[in-house]
Amino acid sequence: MEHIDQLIEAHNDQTLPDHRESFGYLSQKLERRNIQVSSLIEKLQAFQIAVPSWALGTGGTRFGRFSGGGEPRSLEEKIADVGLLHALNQSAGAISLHIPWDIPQDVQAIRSLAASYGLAFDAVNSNTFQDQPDQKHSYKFGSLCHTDSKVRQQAIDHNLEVIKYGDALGSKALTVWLADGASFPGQLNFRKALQRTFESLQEIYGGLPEDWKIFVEYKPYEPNFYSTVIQDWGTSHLLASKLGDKAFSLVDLGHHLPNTNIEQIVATLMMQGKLGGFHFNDSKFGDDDLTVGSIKPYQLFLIFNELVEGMEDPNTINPSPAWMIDASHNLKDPLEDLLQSIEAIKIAYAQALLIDRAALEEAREQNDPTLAQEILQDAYRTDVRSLLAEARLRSGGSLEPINLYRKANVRQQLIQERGSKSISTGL
Ligand code: RM4
Ligand code: MN
Ligand code: MN
Repeated sequence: MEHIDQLIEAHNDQTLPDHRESFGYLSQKLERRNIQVSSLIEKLQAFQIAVPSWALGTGGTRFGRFSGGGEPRSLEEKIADVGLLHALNQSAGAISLHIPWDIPQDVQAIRSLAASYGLAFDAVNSNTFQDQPDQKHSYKFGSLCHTDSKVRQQAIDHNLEVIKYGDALGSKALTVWLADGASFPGQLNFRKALQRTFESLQEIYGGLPEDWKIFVEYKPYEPNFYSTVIQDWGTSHLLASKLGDKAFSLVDLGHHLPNTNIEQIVATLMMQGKLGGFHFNDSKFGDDDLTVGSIKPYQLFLIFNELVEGMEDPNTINPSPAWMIDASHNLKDPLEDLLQSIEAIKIAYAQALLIDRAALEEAREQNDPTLAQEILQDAYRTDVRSLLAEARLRSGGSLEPINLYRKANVRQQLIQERGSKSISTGL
């Protein structure tokens, strides 16, 4: 998409009158409430979300995969796709690589390609949940928790290698998600498995460069269905605390049992200074990996309420978390899906920024749940889309990214370039 900037400009010219009207209305309303619109917009402009390299193709389920065509065939093409997203919404300024799905061959070339689109490399992800063709030992019965030290060593070495790739690209964090666990009662000694996992993680931790972090992800089930070694935030927090200052928990929205109060987990982890990163997606049942905000937008808003509370607290001890999307499903055009995801995340963020925190605290002090709910929902029910559009406009992005993406026939062009059968690496 060589002419993307011109396309954006021309399309913005057409859609500007409508935008001006809705933005004018909202900003006047907010100014009347003494909310500084310009500082809101600056926060929205600064908020960048990393796209995982595995979300650029159509995801599969265990029943099949239906490629929509034009999927990226290489890391270079994946970077080009994220570059396009970033040009459109000015909010996808980073990419999160999965190794070995996306091993950079020529690191310097990849680095400068990403830089040419204004992209940085966020956390790198290791993969010890699948066996690779040239691999000596199998992860069938676990990786970092395995009973056999040779398997554990292989998994440790893989993570150390991922750190090397990430370091060369300018990443500053490693995310570890383990499939380790058991599908049958009695299969695994829980205490030994957790102890072995901790010791393996210690080895990996020892290989982190000075200014790096390690994110420990948790998940209650799947692919193991009886137990998972790092099953919940408590276990992740325990490991991160024992490992040291560079270790943090990572919250993936899909990795909770139904009705778990995720916003409370966020608050607790931030209180401890241990919330390292986020994986955004949405779900009805479990790790569905649907578009964030498509099923439970109110939950997303409540999570952002806690995030903003934590981030805006001048005494916070939590470093700024890494924001990453972790979604991929088999129906939508992946690029449209990612545009929707980023929009949904930023809507929730903007709404959370609108909450009248002083009034909310006062309602809490007065034990007034009715008023507290009114205050929260007043922010939640504000249509902030024109604020986001204005932030995009000021950063050089598109007022209506999905609309323009469709008008410009991007997918058809990608199919022409890459073919209708191209399938990108991922699940
Ligand atoms: C897992 C987990 C990881 C992701 C893999 C592909 O369920 O969410 O973060 O990298 O899927
Ligand atoms: Mn995840
Ligand atoms: Mn997941």
